[in-house]
Amino acid sequence: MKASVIGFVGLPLPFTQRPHYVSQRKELHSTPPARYGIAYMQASTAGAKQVLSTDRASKLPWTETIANDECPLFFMPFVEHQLSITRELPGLADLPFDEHLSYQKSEKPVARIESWAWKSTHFRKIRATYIDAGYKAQVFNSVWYPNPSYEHPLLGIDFLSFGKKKVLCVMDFQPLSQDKNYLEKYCARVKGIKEKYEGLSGTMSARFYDEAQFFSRQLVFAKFDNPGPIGSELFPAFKEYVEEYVNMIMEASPDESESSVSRVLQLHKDYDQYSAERDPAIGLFSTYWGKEWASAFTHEFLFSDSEPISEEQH
Ligand code: BLA
Repeated sequence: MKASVIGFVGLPLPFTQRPHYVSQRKELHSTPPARYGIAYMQASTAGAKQVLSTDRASKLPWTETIANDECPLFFMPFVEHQLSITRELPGLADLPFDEHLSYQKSEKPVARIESWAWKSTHFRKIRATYIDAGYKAQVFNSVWYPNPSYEHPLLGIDFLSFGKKKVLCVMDFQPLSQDKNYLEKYCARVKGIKEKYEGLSGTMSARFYDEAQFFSRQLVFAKFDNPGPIGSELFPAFKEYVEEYVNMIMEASPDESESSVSRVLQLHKDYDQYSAERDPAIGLFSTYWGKEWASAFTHEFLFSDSEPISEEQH
């Protein structure tokens, strides 16, 4: 029997649940002002075909791995849940990007990677990526960037499984400032959620990132030697974090002042640069799809406000 997503998590997917904010939300400013016309995605390669995430997302979920090892798609329920929330967002629209960045497959080793991106009235960019290389790698990675009239944290998600015994899960309301009041106001609110899930309160290493920049103390951080907790702990925690995050942004009062918007945009840019320079995934992308594609994917899709740094600066 082929492994099934639902069989693994053991829960019916929450398609029919309407997010709690839908009934609660206040009528907010309808469309973002024109000055948000920043580079949501890096300029596409001239003439490259652009794709729409909505079309491709309608073909989800993937139900079995592309590799020949029957590995369950551990994080596909997370993609589906996130999609069900995203689809309800007011003002949802595709963020078109180059086709070659949206999907790639490799034969040796067998792997595929697909990505999606949208914007909405409250979010300037919501991007998500799934990697399926069977047991070798299962990854769900996503970042939510609010419109720059909100100084709020970004929602960062990085869930990975390598081999049969290595699961790494990181999720955070990623703060744009380490100011005590900022952290208290925007990040501390998930403390109650995090405390419910004992297995998710590990500490990140200093191997790749600096925990004092763009991370908070409410970071969900977990390493497991088996996939069990993905369904029992991570999935419910993920649903609660996403709901809390979306509610926080939808209920916030935007600051449209030129000074605030440009300050926040600069911080998003700093986040993208910081992340692009530290992201350990670049090696993984290179292994499957080559160095050039890895660099384009990183700087044009994942962290599209980042600039590549030269080899010497590395
Ligand atoms: C670690 N993330 C990692 C590692 C890989 C990725 C390969 C190293 C795992 C290890 O060898 O221990 C993979 N990162 C990816 C992939 C993508 C990516 C596949 O961006 C893109 C598709 N990383 C993020 C985001 C957060 C994040 C948004 O991209 C924030 C929640 C966190 N990833 C994060 C942290 C670590 C990590 C903190 C280091 C874990 C440690 O301390 O060891």
